[in-house]
Amino acid sequence: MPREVLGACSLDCPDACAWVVTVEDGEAVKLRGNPDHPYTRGGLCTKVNPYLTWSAGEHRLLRPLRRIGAKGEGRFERISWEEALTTIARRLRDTIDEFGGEAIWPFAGTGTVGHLQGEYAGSRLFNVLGASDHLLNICSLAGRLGMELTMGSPFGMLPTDLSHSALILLWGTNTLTSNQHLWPFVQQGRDRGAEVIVIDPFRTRTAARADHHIAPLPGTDGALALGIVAELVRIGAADPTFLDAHTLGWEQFRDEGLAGWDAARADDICGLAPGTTSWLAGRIASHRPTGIRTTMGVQRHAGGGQATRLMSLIPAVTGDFDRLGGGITYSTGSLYGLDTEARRRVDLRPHPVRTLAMTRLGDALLGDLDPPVKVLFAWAANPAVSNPQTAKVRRGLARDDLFTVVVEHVHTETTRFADIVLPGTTQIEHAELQDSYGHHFLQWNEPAVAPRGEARSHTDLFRDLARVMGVSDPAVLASDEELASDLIGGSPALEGITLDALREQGWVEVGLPPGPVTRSTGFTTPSGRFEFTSTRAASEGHGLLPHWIPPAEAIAGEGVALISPANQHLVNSTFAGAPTHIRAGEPVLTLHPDDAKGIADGAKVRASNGRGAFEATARISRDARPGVAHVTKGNSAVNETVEERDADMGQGAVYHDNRVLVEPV
Ligand SMILES: Nc1nc2c(c(=O)[nH]1)N[C@H]1C(S)=C(S)[C@@H](COP(=O)(O)OP(=O)(O)OC[C@H]3O[C@@H](n4cnc5c(=O)[nH]c(N)nc54)[C@H](O)[C@@H]3O)O[C@H]1N2
Ligand SMILES: Nc1nc2c(c(=O)[nH]1)N[C@H]1C(S)=C(S)[C@@H](COP(=O)(O)OP(=O)(O)OC[C@H]3O[C@@H](n4cnc5c(=O)[nH]c(N)nc54)[C@H](O)[C@@H]3O)O[C@H]1N2
Ligand SMILES: [Mo]
Repeated sequence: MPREVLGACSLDCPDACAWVVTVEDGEAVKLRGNPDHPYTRGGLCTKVNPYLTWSAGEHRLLRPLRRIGAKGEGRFERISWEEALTTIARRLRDTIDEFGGEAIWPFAGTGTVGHLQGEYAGSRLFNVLGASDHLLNICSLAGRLGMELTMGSPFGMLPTDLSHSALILLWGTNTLTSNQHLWPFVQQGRDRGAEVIVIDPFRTRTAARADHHIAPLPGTDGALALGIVAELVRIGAADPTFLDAHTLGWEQFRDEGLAGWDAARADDICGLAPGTTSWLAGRIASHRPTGIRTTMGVQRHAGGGQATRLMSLIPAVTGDFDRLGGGITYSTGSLYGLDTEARRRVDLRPHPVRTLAMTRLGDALLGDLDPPVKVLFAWAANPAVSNPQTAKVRRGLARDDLFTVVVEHVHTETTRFADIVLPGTTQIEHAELQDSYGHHFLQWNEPAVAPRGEARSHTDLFRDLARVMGVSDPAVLASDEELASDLIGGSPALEGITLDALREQGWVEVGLPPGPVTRSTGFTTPSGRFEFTSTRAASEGHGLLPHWIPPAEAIAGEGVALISPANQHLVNSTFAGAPTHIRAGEPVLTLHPDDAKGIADGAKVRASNGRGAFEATARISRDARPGVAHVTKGNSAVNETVEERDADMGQGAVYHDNRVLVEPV
């Protein structure tokens, strides 16, 4: 008899889709979206529809491997789990004895982002060992921190409430590609008369479906926000009642922060036709409420944190934060209140430890850290492709004295450098507790089938490694269910919800009073108000007032700016090159006709800068704006050219703040 098992996708998308796996004779035979789920509503996506074939594929790693060739060569031999674990355990112990625990770097990627198998899978064991702390800043941290300064969290409104907006701004987000289950809510808003404006340097699939597309230069969103706010004030669209009741520091910001800003200056900086910013401000003033959806595109820049901080000012000035369908939203992650501290157990550390930033892997491996990094233990990460400045990363990974373990589903550019490769389970083979940064449903993923081959879940693997190392602390050996209960237990938003109930239904809705942010979470800043002035920001070096920080490379210099956002058919480098995912295609670099300079459509080109180069096929199209080229991440080697450099907040990565020369090959 076929059996239906409820689960959830754990890839790093805002959608975190609920799914149903049909199992027959111990085999997963069908995968579909869970039709009962209020957000996913029965649909998955082009990336995950073939997940069962991917999971069953020939290319899966099914046994532990030991390197026999040189680093980077990719030659391995099979070994047993016992041998793999004893080898790793010995190396960890020797490293701790000689260099101390901080010479170990537990390097979690975003290949799977649930709370059991993801970032914190190894936390308890590595904390007991006194390993360095891992800062997972590669993706979204700068933007989150920016909004925390004004709103207290990056929440600001429920994305699904865009169905109640009169004007929908999709700002630095490619909804139809990286957040597709939100689109029906945008459509619903439209059906009720809402207008949709996309703000994106590139004419994406989403921009093509909008009522209007505004294409600013990358990294100028903060300037655009300042121009909009200045214009809103000029035309009398600021809402004194809201500003008085719910905000802090408005007058100081208006008098000092807006000094010198107007719509024309924003047009000029953003590379927009004169009149664009005042037109947009006019739309916002006349369409109440305006709902702004933004995600990570705007914050992969030198000033990424200030960008979201500035964008969040708009609904505070108009008072739209107080209207259903008004506000700005970046992430819903804060709504769950999951007790990640109880999951991580930092208190298990024998001594304080340093923090190593994921985005600066090359620098850390090649620099003169004390102690040096001697063991890199990576899971669900492909830094040799997805990190910035990959040539540098590879040089670091090639260090002979570095011991590297990689837990993977398939061979990647990164496994080539591993000393030991371990086979990880796929999402249909392990348990997971899954939240989302795009909706507010908590999900349980029940294992549907037994692990293939000798694959092990991350939680099993770290428990097994602990036993081999003689670590017997019950916290480290806790079961998946205990870990999940620790996460759920302390959350007020999940009060009364048991793991059993969650398992039964597959998902639960987070308890949240309905309505705009002022009536649901409120602003969770120190003052409890929306903070135009932030003493916390001042003390952390981000200025009392929000301000624009220009991009380091995107608006001036030789060649063209290059942005490298999401590919429709991959999630970062996950699935890249797999026979199931060939629709991702070969890398295509799109250039505006003004930038083609003799390069023909379809020609092979080389994009390069002082850091490196990659090849792609040129596409000459007005989908690109003048001065800004576009290629997708995941299926290209674009990160040869991106610099290992920090954004203003959280050391965020600066993928879209890049510049290259494009030449025919
Ligand atoms: N299909 C697919 N879906 C994905 C992913 C994937 O690789 N493929 N990745 C997942 C992950 S890990 C994440 S973090 C999210 C990322 O998804 P998004 O948050 O959407 O981030 P990006 O794809 O980097 O950029 C979004 C849009 O911002 C635009 N953009 C770039 N720079 C700027 C700028 O300075 N200003 C403005 N206004 N726009 C700019 C880009 O052209 C792009 O269309 O998506 C997730 N979903
Ligand atoms: N140029 C450019 N580069 C970017 C970005 C960009 O916008 N532009 N975006 C950045 C962003 S947002 C992110 S989040 C990072 C992502 O960078 P990474 O975190 O390195 O993510 P991936 O490149 O997807 O690599 C994840 C690996 O995990 C493996 N994997 C998938 N599921 C599992 C699992 O369940 N268990 C195990 N053990 N392995 C698994 C996959 O096979 C894959 O090789 O990339 C960044 N890179
Ligand atoms: Mo990401």
